[in-house]
Amino acid sequence: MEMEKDLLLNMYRKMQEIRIFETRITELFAEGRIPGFVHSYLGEEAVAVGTCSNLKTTDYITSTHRGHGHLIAKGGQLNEMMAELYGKATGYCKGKGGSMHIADVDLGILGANGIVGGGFTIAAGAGLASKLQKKDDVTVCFFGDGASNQSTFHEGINLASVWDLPVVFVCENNMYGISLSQEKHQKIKDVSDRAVAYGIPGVTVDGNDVVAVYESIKEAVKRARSGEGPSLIECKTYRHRGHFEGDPTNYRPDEEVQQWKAKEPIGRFRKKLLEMEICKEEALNAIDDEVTDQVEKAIKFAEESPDPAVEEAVQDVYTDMVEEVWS
Ligand SMILES: Cc1ncc(C[n+]2csc(CCOP(=O)(O)OP(=O)(O)O)c2C)c(N)n1
Ligand SMILES: [Mg+2]
Repeated sequence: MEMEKDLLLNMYRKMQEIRIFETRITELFAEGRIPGFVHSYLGEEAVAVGTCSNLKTTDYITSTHRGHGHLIAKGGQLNEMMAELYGKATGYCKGKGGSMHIADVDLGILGANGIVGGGFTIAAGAGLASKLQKKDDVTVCFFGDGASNQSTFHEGINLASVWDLPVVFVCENNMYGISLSQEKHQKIKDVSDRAVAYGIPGVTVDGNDVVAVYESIKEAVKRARSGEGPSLIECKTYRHRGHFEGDPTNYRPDEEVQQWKAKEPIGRFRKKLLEMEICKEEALNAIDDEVTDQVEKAIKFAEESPDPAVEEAVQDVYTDMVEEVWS
């Protein structure tokens, strides 16, 4: 592992930010303090962090319904994210979007998305914009194994490939689309096999190994930035929680869940950092404490923030009928 110490420790910190943020979200949701729907990213942290550690602020990402990890990895602020999940006026979408609509264009976050497969064509569009503007920005499109069966998968990747657009398509294959296992929703084992149909590189990596993800995305980003076109990287991973918070999750065998939990990304990476003598255990514990504190502050920020004003309901809405509806 010939990577710089700072980069490695930053990847550890980012994964813990996601882990601790998401763990608290599951608790707060169960307590009824967070409204709406929540799809937890717990267990998949290495994919977002290994990927986004290759990106600069002006690069773009498109996210999914399971987006908190992507947003944090791309630089999303915990206070604004937490406030949005609480539906508060200080949130990223002024409390009107919630978990599945968080965006921050200044950070290149083109949005979480409740539409499965909604990101492919947005990513191709962002890639086309960068190419036409002669910018060297890259767009990463995160999507799930289930989304790889949507028609937009074909449309987005085909256009990106035929026009050599600077896009990296990152499949988070967590082996399930809701309760349907991958073997029941597609005949192939590796989603990356589908890259052949578009004449682009297709690679499968261990999505619970943050360094492996980082290295393979690095190649794909380099290729995209230098004008050679898109790649399809499949990261095999597993979600620790149900599809959504509240899902009884009675469709996954216990042994399968246990096997994957034994391979979870943060414990593995922590062990590796210590074995390689990158740092002492105290340094990692200090990061854990700092992140815990940061998350608790975000919760306090959200809880103390005001609800959106009633008039806000008709602001930022694309219709000229607002006055009529409002009166
Ligand atoms: C167009 C569309 N069809 C169906 C749904 C309902 N739905 C929400 S999540 C999901 C499964 C997505 O599976 P996958 O892409 O593997 O993502 P994961 O939840 O595993 O991260 C479905 C079918 C939706 N939100 N949008
Ligand atoms: Mg899935």
